[in-house]
Amino acid sequence: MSILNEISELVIKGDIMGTKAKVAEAVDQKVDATSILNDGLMPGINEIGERFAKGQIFVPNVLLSAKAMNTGVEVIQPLLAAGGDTTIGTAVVATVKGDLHDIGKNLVALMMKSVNLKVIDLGANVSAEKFVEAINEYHPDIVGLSALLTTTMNEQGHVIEVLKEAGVRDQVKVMIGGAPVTQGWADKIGADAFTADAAEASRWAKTYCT
Ligand code: B1M
Repeated sequence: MSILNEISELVIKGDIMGTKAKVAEAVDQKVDATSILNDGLMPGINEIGERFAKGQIFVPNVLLSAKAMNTGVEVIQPLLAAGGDTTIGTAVVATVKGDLHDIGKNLVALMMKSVNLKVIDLGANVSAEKFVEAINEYHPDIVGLSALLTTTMNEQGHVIEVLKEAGVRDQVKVMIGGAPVTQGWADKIGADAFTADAAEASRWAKTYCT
């Protein structure tokens, strides 16, 4: 079994320390960090999603695998985020209220840092009012809203409405993303951009800020 397959298996097992050690071993072997992410960690968490959808595993299993994934990402974070010294802009990112999924949002933050954006990560389960406060405090160029549930996608639209009511909508570009989110949804709620993954999010942000 290749080391990338071993990483996937460890994420599937929810083996937090094992994942951390195996990712470190892959880094020592000079396996490319992007490959560790896309071909090792991601297939593991995606498999967990499929097993969960089929009712083969339950939330505690998913939580352990999510922790394993996050721990693996932490190991490769310095390699993925190795940008230069000049900040090209600022982004505020968070997962919207009612939604605890933060792995994708963390990757978006990481990849944005890698193209030299200053990233203010507000975390998960973040209310619309917190976004308004963050805009007033940090004056970002971009506000990124992540949602992983079909129910919390609606909150992305609500955040945009609250930004309008607070008079700050025109100060920022709003980017949305997350597994159930589409360009059609972005158009419907009046977001400025939909991006499908963290790499695309960072490319869009870089193009906009430079
Ligand atoms: Co949950 N969960 N979960 N979960 N979970 C999903 C999303 C689900 C699809 C699983 C399934 O049924 N197959 C399903 C949603 C169904 C739906 O709404 N249609 C689901 C469910 C139902 C639930 C609960 C309701 C389960 C329950 O309690 N009965 C519950 C809800 C809790 C809540 O949020 N209120 C729940 C809980 C959890 C855990 C807490 C156990 C855990 C999250 C832990 C954590 O994040 N710290 C969890 C996990 C891990 C998942 C799956 C398995 C994996 C999600 C993930 O991290 N993927 C997921 C199944 C799946 O997606 N395959 C599932 C990897 C990540 C890198 O991908 O987040 O899509 P993703 O991010 C991508 C892109 O979407 C994009 O970039 C990333 C890749 O580069 N992207 C953006 C994301 N945000 C972006 C923002 C952008 C741009 C791009 O711009 C700002």
